[in-house]
Amino acid sequence: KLTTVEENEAATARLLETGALVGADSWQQRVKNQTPHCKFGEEGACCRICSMGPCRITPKAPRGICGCDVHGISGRNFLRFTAGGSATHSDHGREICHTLHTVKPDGDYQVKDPEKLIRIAKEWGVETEGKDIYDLAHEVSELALLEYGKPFGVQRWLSRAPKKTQEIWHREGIEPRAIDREVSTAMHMTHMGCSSLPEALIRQALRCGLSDGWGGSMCGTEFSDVMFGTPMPIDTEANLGVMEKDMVNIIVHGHDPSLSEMIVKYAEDPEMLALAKSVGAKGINIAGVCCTSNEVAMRHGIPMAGNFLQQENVVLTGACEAIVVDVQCIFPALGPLSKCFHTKFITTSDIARMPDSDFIHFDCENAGENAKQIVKTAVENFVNRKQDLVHIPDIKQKATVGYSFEAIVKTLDTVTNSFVDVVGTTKPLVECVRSGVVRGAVAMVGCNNPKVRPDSAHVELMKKLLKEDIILVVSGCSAQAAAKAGLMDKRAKDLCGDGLKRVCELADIPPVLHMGSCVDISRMMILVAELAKDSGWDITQLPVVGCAPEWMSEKAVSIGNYVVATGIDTFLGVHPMVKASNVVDGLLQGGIRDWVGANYHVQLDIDKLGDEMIEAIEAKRDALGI
Ligand code: BF8
Ligand code: SF4
Repeated sequence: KLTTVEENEAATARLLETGALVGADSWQQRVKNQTPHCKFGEEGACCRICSMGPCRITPKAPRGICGCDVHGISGRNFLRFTAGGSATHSDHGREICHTLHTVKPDGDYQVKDPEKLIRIAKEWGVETEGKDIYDLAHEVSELALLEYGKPFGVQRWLSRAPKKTQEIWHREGIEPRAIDREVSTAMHMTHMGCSSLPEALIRQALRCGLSDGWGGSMCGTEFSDVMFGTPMPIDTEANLGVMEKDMVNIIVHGHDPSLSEMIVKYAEDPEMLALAKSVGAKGINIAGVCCTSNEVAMRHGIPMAGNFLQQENVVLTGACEAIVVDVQCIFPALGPLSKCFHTKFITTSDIARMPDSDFIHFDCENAGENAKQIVKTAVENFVNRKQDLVHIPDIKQKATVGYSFEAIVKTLDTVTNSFVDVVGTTKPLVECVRSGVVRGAVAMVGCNNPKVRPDSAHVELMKKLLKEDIILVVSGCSAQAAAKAGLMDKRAKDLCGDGLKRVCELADIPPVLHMGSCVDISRMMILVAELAKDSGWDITQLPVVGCAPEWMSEKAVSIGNYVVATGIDTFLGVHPMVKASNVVDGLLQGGIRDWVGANYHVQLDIDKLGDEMIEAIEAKRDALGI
């Protein structure tokens, strides 16, 4: 039985009652305070990039003081938004490269997937023969770090894309150069008195996005796998019911697995367990929120407490000893909220400093020591729990997660004999698609956004698509929405059409495959690249679309841009902030198709959004004659 959105909402309502008792603020209340939003901002008609302004474009004032029109302004806004996302993902990737530089055979960080490291080294032309694996890790991490600022050439990972795709990027002048350079160029182009030509701004937005997905994010994913292991299918549970009444609950929230891996490790430390017992707890329970949750669920089966708009709920249970965060998607609201409870809000990164938090600096050089201190702080806080405020909603679902690209190929190998006689490729999947047993795939990604009823768009769309024999690959908060609903339980196969159901049975998979965090959308890029190579079709021809029905962050726009620029039509349930300019909106929703063979589609009616995706997939099939 699926958990419905209504059941989640009822659980939230009950938690908000506790919140009211202790005088806590909530995002639900703040949304009311912020509504209606400023229309100029929402539609991209406000420019704040120089102090002659801010300038707002209206029929009476069609140009800013410098003379920029609404198309230039909203194009610049869109590019800056993209740059924010690209920088954020890529900097996460850089941190991972730095962590890789510290690996030691007896250190906190080790090489857990040497095969993958060797594969990458060979791909990059690094001599591997007779080399110590740790020396190789250091060498590759240095090369990766140089990708961020190299003076010449294009990014190394681009060579993973099909030749045709690489040619399109080259032809259109959107091949990303050094990772950081595309962000800098974006900031430069959007400085007062630089670009105001929409075409140029959107082209750079695509390039800056590509620099994330085929650059910084790919570093993040690949080197996380090298250090922490490449995810393989593993069982876990999802939703607030994973918190334990009698245990110390530590919630890890944010994005960088360098931190969460260490918290998971030190929560198993005998000394910490003994400490937990000594304060009257039965043990230490770690659960996750947001992408950090995806990282540790995929590699260790750590349960997922919830996604983006559920982060306040974990504190509202009254049973959270510590919420430990690193970077991105962390509500500053957690500071004051945690003060209403016994919860320690522990910030750890210089990148994300917040008021009302306990700052315990975490760095990869002293990871073990820092992690131990964090776990200890949480455990010692158990005695401060106010029992009369504790309420853990009794909802959770089983989920099978961990479908990295490698895991998908391995799963396909097990069913290979039924379809084709080669192993280690995506060909069995291609055959499923060619025969129509599976009609196509949707990559469902991204956030929650109060502008959409939380989780409802993700879950309703998934259910609709599964019925049509469309398989889902998911990541980020979309993945958690699916897991909380029960769509990653293998029994969810019963929601599928006959074809997809048979595939799920044969391959022993859930119909919604968890591919990881948002940074891991790079895994999806590798998957489509390999599908294209194995099928002989171009990426633009594949019956595959992307969808972010509840997106909110700059990162989501950067992702959207690289997905579209890779040739995959992308469907959005929230309008990008460009509506004021029919030129920019027109480029995004149509014009860029002439460049990269795909574009955005915005549809706020979620049911229609689903229909449009199904139509798009069937149209691709028709064009292929399958
Ligand atoms: O990077 S899906 S709310 S958690 S931005 Fe954030 Fe959006 Fe969640 Fe991860 Ni992605
Ligand atoms: Fe106004 Fe032009 Fe300055 Fe923007 S750059 S704030 S439109 S004067």
